[in-house]
Amino acid sequence: MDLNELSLAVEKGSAKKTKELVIRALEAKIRPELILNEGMIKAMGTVGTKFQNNEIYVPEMLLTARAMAVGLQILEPAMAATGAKPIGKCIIGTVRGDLHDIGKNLVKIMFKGAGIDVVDLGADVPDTEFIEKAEEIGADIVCLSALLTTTMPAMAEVIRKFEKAGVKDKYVFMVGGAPVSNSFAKQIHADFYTPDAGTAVRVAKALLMDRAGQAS
Ligand code: B1M
Repeated sequence: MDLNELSLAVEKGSAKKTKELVIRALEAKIRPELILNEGMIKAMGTVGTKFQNNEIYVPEMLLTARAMAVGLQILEPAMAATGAKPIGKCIIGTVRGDLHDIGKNLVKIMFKGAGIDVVDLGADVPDTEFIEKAEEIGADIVCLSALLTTTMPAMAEVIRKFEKAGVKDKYVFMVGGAPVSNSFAKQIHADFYTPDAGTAVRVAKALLMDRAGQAS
């Protein structure tokens, strides 16, 4: 099966075709990671470039996002956990003012797949909700996502609020999203910046295993 066909369906924002092609790709035993990267995420890059060049507008981007969400729903069970005992707890959300949630959802799916319990706060999350939920569930990791340069300061503000409340050291802070960088993460006192969901899950897993080792 040609994954370019899937990529085109996502790019065109056809949820029906996307669903059909993801099912077909899974039936053809193509690895979910390949379906995701080559068939779906690739399309988001193309759409982003077209938007930047004024070839398409927000309504088209919304259709693409919807097709992506439908495809992800089908893929999620194939990427889900093995049923092993959870190795840790995490909360995740896209920061205040930012509605982009596809990357955040991918991180969530991969964390779940690695046996990490995840509470998803959604997108456009008020700063204080991160503290409230982290304290409520006794999270190990707080993950923040931002896709807009204009919402990166909200990431800093969330961490500042944990510091002000005197609870920052209880959690590991991981940040990500296209405009975020390692130096920005350092600047805002986050513990880790990871460029993609695969790296994020590797880092989270390693540190949770490390903690478990130290505790025993
Ligand atoms: Co928007 N948008 N958008 N958009 N959008 C971008 C981000 C943009 C780069 C497009 C462009 O101009 N080329 C641009 C931002 C420019 C900037 O700030 N530098 C932009 C803009 C300008 C806007 C609006 C302002 C447009 C407008 O209204 N005029 C507006 C803002 C709305 C708001 O948020 N307040 C807007 C709106 C939208 C839609 C709602 C239409 C839609 C989002 C729908 C949704 O998410 N439900 C949308 C989309 C789809 C995009 C693009 C095309 C695709 C984003 C995406 O899903 N990428 C995007 C262009 C692009 O990215 N090329 C664009 C795929 C996704 C898998 O990647 O999210 O980067 P990403 O996640 C990766 C990593 O970054 C990382 O892992 C993920 C998987 O590997 N990661 C983490 C992400 N979060 C992490 C957290 C972690 C770790 C890793 O924690 C541990």
